[in-house]
Amino acid sequence: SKMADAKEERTFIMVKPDGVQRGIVGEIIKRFENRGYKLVACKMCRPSKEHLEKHYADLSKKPFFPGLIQYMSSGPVVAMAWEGKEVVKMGRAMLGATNPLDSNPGTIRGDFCIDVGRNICHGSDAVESAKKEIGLWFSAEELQSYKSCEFEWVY
Ligand code: 3AN
Repeated sequence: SKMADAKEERTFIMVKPDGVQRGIVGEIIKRFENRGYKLVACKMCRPSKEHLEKHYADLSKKPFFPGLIQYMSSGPVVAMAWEGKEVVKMGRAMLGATNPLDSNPGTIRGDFCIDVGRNICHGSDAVESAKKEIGLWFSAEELQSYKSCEFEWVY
């Protein structure tokens, strides 16, 4: 059904090295849980430059690309998949704008950071990229499927 499809939408959210170093992991998870989204995969890892070059392949021509790969491989990240209705679009809204200075207070970036090169979190920008990113970061066995509530309107 349409409702079931919408509930199964997934996005890839990652706490970047600066978010981990600053201890904002729990805060980010809390916001997604509070909103009603369901955590279906979660792991801490130290991504290789090769892996990050795949993740950011679309940005490979940008002048900031080498610095971005350096920063993203400078420490562990927390990779997650979240599930629920319009979670891709809503995840982006909860993260805020790419440049934290354009992010409204109340968003994660708008509340916790200032620099575009240290913007603490990543979120997929479209349903298609979310599928690609979840496939890049997680194996099928790492993705959980579970019922958290018997009510259809709660995930
Ligand atoms: P978003 O992460 O909001 O989807 P993208 O995909 O355009 O934004 O950029 C990916 C990452 O590249 C950003 N999160 C940020 O860390 C970095 N980045 C983007 N634009 C710049 C920039 N002008 N200078 C430095 N780093 C940037």
